[in-house]
Amino acid sequence: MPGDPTPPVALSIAGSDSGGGAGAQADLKSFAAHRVHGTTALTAVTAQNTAEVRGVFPLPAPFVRLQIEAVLDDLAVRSVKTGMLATPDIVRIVADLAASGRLPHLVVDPVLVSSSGQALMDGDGVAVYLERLLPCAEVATPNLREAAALTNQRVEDLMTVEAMADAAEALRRLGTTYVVVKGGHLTEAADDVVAGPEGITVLAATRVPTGNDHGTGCSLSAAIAARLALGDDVLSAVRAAKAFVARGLTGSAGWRLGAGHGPIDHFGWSVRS
Ligand code: PXL
Repeated sequence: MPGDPTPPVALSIAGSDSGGGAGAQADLKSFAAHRVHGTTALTAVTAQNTAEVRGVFPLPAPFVRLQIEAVLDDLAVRSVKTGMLATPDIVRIVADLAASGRLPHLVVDPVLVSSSGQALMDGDGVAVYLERLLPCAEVATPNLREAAALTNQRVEDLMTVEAMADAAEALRRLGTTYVVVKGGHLTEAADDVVAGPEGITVLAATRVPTGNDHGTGCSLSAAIAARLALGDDVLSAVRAAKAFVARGLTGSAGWRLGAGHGPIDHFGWSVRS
């Protein structure tokens, strides 16, 4: 409609999922669902579908920087999320830009491995996240496996809210303002634990029974970035993003897109009016 306000802009630095369920594709849908204009800097192209990852082709780190700078030099980016960064060199490049203050409201989803078990980060990625990128993040959103890898623990030892809170606090000491440890994938409940300047907040949730859960982590961190671009404070953004993903999971539970793990319903298509 003429006269509608210009939407805010968010940037996703992430990999492409050819199946359309995760990665940059999930991020763009999550931004759009929030009426936020999405921009992207692709870090890698993956050949995958709902059932398997067949190949990962990382892009050269300087070309990732070129994409990020092309976006930042022209559009008024209000928030940034990172997903799969693919190589330690790309993590370093993103960390350098963040350290120089160019990535506002930075949400880091420290993607290390796909839910199907495929490695999505090469080499010493964990060390570079810990030393360089997480200290610059406003929000980090590790799942239980990533929280275990980043705090050098066994995932079996992270299955209680108390252990998740300790891991979140340990990661916060690196300099990240808010750490959200996501229980969804492995625990019976789908409780998330947030550590922030005001202490620990537990976001309780019931698990949505569905196999269509591909890209939930990508969608959550993108929805947090979208809410930050719209002006939310971090805790409100995380709560709203969690509700958004839960609605998406409920909406797509009956979908049959491919033989494996399908996407969530980002746009509320399954909601009857
Ligand atoms: O969900 C993690 C993830 C992120 N980015 C890309 C992916 C995946 C998982 O498969 O493919 C491109």
